[in-house]
Amino acid sequence: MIAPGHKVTIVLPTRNEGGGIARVIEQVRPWGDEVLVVDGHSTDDTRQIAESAGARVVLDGGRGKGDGVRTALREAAHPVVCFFDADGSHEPADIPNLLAPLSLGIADLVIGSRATGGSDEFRMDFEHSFRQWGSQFATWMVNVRWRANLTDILNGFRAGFRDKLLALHMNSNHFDIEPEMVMKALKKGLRVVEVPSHEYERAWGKSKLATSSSWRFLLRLARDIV
Ligand SMILES: Nc1nc2c(ncn2[C@@H]2O[C@H](COP(=O)(O)OP(=O)(O)OP(=O)(O)O)[C@@H](O)[C@H]2O)c(=O)[nH]1
Ligand SMILES: [Mg+2]
Repeated sequence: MIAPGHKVTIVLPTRNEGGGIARVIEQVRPWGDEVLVVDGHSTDDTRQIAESAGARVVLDGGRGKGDGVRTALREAAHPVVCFFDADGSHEPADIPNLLAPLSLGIADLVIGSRATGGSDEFRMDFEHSFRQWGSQFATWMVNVRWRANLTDILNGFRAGFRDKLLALHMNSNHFDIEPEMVMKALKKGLRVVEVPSHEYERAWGKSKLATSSSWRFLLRLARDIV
């Protein structure tokens, strides 16, 4: 799908996304050779719907999204993996833009940037401003530490080579897997590239990212930057 010998697994991490998972599977299918749903023990009918829609479904260890990402890297059938949130917040037509730098051989990890692609989630209430500020702070710290020029290290919409990501030996169980992946990739000298990607508001269901868990991101920054 991406370049000769480089087939693509599209990973949809899910926890209670029954409201729209079938639609997301249909939207991403044209861009990958396998659609892998990694489910965090949903209590709704996400797994049944995903299987009926033709995706391969595996369960993560039940510890959080980071666990889901690591499970997906172990389970993916193909050498390129593209992570795509299952809540309708990403643009499927952006997938080929994320895959292009990999197939051109100019990147090892490609992240969709909401800073350059825009986000409908940008709102001025406390919770969204806090998340926005935290994301910018984390990105700034990483740029200073590794002399990088990134704009959005927290977006879950990203693609990379499975073996190179497995070799990072990530251990985050929660949403701090996103900055951990970027920091460990930069530390190892992998080429991390961004492409603009627009973020829509979650189209159904509830957010699983609690603002109260921000301490995990701080701890992760402290651990991997120092
Ligand atoms: N496998 C797995 N996936 C999860 C887990 N928790 C969340 N997810 C999925 O990870 C993706 C991102 O989670 P969200 O809750 O949308 O987090 P977010 O995008 O920061 O929050 P919103 O802005 O409210 O959408 C979604 O597709 C979730 O269903 C988990 O424990 N395991
Ligand atoms: Mg979301």
